[in-house]
Amino acid sequence: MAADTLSSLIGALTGGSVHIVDLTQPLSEQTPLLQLPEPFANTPGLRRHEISNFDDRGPAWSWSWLEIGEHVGTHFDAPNHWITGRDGEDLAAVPPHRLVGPAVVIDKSAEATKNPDYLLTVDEVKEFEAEHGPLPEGGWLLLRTGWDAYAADQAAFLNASETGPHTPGFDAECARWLAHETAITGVGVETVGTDAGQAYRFEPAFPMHNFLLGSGKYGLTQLANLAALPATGAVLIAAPLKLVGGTGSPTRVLALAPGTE
Ligand code: 23J
Ligand code: MN
Repeated sequence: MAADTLSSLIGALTGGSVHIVDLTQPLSEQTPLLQLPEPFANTPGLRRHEISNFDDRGPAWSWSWLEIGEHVGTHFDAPNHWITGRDGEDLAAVPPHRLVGPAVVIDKSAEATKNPDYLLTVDEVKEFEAEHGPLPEGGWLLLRTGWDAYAADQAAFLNASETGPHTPGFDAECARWLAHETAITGVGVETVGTDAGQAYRFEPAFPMHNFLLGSGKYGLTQLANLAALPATGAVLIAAPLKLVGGTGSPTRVLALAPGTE
């Protein structure tokens, strides 16, 4: 039975009725970085240090070592990233079955284009559920906002003014409800973090981090290509580093989605 399922999946991948969507932004020295307000410390981005480049240090090989924050680019937030989840899982403790699961996409790109401070509410998630069925148990809620279009431009991506960053997200009640009253594995967004730009002012501050990670759920950020996914029916695969004690890591995120065939 399982062998049949896998063999029909292989057939679907070969035949094009299922295709692989890369939900990952390119990672480089130009990848936009979160900017927390004073007095908080900020993360460094990617730096590459050459070990050898087909030269005296290694005539037939090129390689480098990396310097990078855990929370840079398309990345995974583990429960131990936040004080509410400090005794929860680190990256190495995340069970692999939780890294593969169904994904639903709530598309609020029109709303977020009109209002960069747009926040998803519980009522809007319930409207989505009325149309598409309940949020998937053991799966991901992905919020499409169109913010992936700005991911190559730090200023546009953070959209900061004197009043701080203005990027869309979830209101505090929605964060609490998703964490405590749904069976999802986690939430994925196109923005620099799972919390809205103004969420440092919310009560509690950074409610997505506070509630989601505090309840043992996960975050995925800076996703790409959500527009290529159906509202329901995709399968998401997230592959963060199995970093012992890690609170987050740059992650390759892929989806299996209906193809054109
Ligand atoms: C630390 C403090 C606040 C935030 C974040 C990190 C992130 O967005 C993150 O990457 O986890 S909002
Ligand atoms: Mn993070």
